[in-house]
Amino acid sequence: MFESAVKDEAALRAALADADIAPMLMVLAQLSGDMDILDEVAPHIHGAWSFMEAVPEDLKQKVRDRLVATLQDYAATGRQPPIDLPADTLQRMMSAGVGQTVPADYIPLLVEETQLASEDARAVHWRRDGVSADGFNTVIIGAGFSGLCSAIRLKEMGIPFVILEKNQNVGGTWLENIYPGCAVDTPNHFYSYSFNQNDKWTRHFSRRDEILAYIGATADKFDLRQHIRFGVEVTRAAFNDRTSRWEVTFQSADNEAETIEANAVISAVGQLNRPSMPPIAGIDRFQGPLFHTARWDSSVDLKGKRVAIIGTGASAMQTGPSIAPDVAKLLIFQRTRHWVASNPNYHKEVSAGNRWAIANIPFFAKWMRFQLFWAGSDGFHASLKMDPSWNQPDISLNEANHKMREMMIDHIRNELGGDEELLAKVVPPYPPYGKRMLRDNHWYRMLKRPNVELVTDAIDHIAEDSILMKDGSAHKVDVIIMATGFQASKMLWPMEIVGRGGRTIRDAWGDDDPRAYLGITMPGFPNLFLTYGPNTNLAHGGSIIFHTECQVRYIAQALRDMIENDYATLEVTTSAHDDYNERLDEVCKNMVWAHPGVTSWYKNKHNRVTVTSPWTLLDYWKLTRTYSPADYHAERTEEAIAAE
Ligand code: N01
Repeated sequence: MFESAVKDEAALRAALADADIAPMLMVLAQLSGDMDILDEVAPHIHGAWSFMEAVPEDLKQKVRDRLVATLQDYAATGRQPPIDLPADTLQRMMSAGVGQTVPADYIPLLVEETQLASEDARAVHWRRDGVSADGFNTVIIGAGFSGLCSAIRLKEMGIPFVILEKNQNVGGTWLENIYPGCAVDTPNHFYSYSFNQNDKWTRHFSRRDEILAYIGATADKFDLRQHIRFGVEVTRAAFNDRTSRWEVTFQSADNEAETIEANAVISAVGQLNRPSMPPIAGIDRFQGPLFHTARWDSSVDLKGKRVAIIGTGASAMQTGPSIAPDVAKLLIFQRTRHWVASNPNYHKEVSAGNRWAIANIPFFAKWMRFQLFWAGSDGFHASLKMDPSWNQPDISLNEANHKMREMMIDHIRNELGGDEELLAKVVPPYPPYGKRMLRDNHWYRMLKRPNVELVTDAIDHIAEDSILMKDGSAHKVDVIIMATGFQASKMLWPMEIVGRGGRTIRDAWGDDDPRAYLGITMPGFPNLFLTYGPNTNLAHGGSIIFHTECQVRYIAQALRDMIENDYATLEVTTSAHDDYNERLDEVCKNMVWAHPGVTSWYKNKHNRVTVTSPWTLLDYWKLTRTYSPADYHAERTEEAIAAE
């Protein structure tokens, strides 16, 4: 385990000279038990991001020297490293590593997320020997991050499944989005499966191709492709009351409809996959290329063209600065303003020393994951609650939220070089975090380019070669890029999902009012499980893959209950579902997403927050950690009843 770290001392020392100090310190504390050095360094660490430390060089060198000696000692003696550290030791280490107190109730979650004590802490195991899942067929819809995660768990448990995937490859959103600059804005050493950590990320926030390659490599590693039918789009799934099975209908590439039966269905279709094309008058009259960011037309050469981007969300944030240098003119049509935060690591490559340490030093990657989890997890959650006594309720929620606002304005002002006129056009009038937070991809620098213009008037209509504004002005353009987002609230659409008694999901949810217990199960739809369902999007921090892993563990436990007990159906009770949603709505009401000054796709047309989770990561982890049979109504199979 320690050989590769110590076989070349010069390489080890070179890597340590360049690698981040906090994970290094934590490896040292874990392996040596030396808490004094931890206490010595801790006061110089002021936050979880790697750039938030000011550890003096001589102290860093002390850590490096001790770590070299410790690793060499482990390699020489063959000692086993301690992995079951007491909770109070872990808390002390973690708190030192991020420069703030990590509350005790986070420790089990963090041990699990980092895989510190086990290589797959979220795996679900049978409760007794000899259970066979043969004949229990499961359909997973979608081969993106959630679908593959579901498949991996089911495969481990020996539960038969097939994945139906409309595309010709795995990857979901990361396959479909190919717009220039497409990248993740959650750090990759955390935005990746906990059970399949990648020691090769080249960037802290990787580009689309690298993420897609990781997803593909995961599918290969777990040998999942043989279970996937590519190029088939599920159009309908109907629960048969008589057989207690789902009949899943899909359209194959040659347009043939086929139906297969399943005991259970797991939807892993995501929330952000059906582009939203706004009904702007005249949109069909435009004579040039017009396409959505998620349906990027690579055949269109933007060089030297007058290009319009409609929308200023996360997709525009990445597309705009990526194409601005090439086009003759870039016109950005901003309807409402978005908050944008900067992160010094956003454009950085992972340094050679960090990459070496991640690949060769045991536990380094785990502690780095911990650090990143902490950096972007629940830290801001409390500050996203409206304080009824706050005296500036239109623009912020409370003191912490207001500070955040001021910090971001400082950043924007700085980037705009003091251009107060432009500043006034881009600073949102509502509190930070109200809409999805964006990471600055040199957006403001782009706005300062001579060939870029920010248009803030309202669009009236589109004509053959131009976009016409309500104030009567017109902008001639060659190409229009719709960065207008997705139909997030219309979940599961356009699939027709038919539950008990022929009641459809649209009967239950209407067009845009989805609800589910824990975002996973709905009464009237037995044996149907959702990943990334209602109110599971993350808007305060975290990684959606963490949420997926929580959901998939829960679903795997529910399937285990069905199989071990010969249940034909498992259906969440109406009371569990309704109580949960009442609680959820109550919490949402006071969170920033429901702020009256905010319009966003987090809410439906009745102003109800349908997409975003109001819980902390810790809350949701606790809620989903253990599936509770008491929340479900189960019916046994006829065979099981007959055998009694
Ligand atoms: O879409 P959006 P997105 N006229 O809905 C505007 C994920 N993602 O594709 O705010 C004029 O956020 C609309 O204006 P307004 C991520 O979860 C992640 O950018 O509604 N404008 C808004 O500005 C993200 O949140 C990454 O007033 C119109 C924009 O279009 C989600 O996908 C990268 C309009 C839509 O913004 C969606 O992001 C990309 C109209 N009629 C995406 N209609 C990562 O970094 C809409 N707009 C991981």
